[in-house]
Amino acid sequence: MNRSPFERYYKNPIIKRTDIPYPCSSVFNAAVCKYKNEYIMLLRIEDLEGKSHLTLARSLDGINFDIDKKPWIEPSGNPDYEPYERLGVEDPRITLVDGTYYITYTAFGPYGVRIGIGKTTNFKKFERICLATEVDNKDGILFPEKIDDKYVMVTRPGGLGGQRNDIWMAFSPDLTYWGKSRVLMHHTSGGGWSSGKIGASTPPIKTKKGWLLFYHGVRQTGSGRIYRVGAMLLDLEKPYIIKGYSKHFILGPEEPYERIGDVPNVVFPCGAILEKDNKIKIYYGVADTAIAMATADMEDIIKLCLNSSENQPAIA
Ligand code: M1P
Repeated sequence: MNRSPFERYYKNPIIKRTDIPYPCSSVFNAAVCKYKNEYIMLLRIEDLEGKSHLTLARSLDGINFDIDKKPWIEPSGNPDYEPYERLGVEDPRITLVDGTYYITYTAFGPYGVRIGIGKTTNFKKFERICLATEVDNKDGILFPEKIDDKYVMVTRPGGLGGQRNDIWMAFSPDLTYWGKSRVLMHHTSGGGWSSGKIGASTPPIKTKKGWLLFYHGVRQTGSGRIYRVGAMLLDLEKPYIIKGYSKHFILGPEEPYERIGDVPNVVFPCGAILEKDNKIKIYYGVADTAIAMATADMEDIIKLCLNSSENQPAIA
């Protein structure tokens, strides 16, 4: 019996290392958005030294992507950023806010991980805005609208020394200064499947019932970690209120390409597109080795969120 509302694309994975037009170690965890009549994908590519950069790819159908021949965003040489990005830029997300595409990414350096924010209007010129947090913080994703005149971002602080982690939310008047931070969801909320840690996965999608946010949850097992995906629905006006969330994971490693790779048993979405027919395409890294795509009906996921739990407290 199918335990997931998602249907995997039959020719997954849609992008593999051998599709990249220059030598690299692996490709995974890609952001996706629509720009003009194209799907834009921002791939995390790990080079042969083990350092990640971000490369653009374009597609008319959301499946077949033309991948650029060179990186678009590399670790910065600017002294304000260089010490914090020296080991790579990772796990991008793209959010369209008021006509500008904001790119959040994990800046990885010798001090740890920080959330970087930059912007583009044309996917040619990329401009960094700031490193929005101190270490140790990642999985930063912006909401597509300001709420109460503030930018809203989900974050994932913590993690040093194998610490368990939760999803937080922060607010900013200008994308640079962030505050009023609060916990959105505790890692034990989802039950055993996410008991190791959780982090937001894809930019929130606005629906009539609330903001739909996919997140990843990690279970620590005797033979390593398993990364799976859950969904939560947030109040439209008070996004720090969880209206409901899937009590069980809704996508988990099952296929060989999700089970076997550099890091086994990982499904890690960074992009989701809501299509006109209310189907959601989710793009996810598999086993830190390739990129896959799956589709689900938005209403099915909303039902899973609202039927299994209502008005859950943010902290279990
Ligand atoms: O290897 C699995 C994932 O591990 C990290 O994610 P997190 O810090 O949320 O556990 C990241 O390196 C991610 O890119 C990777 O897919």
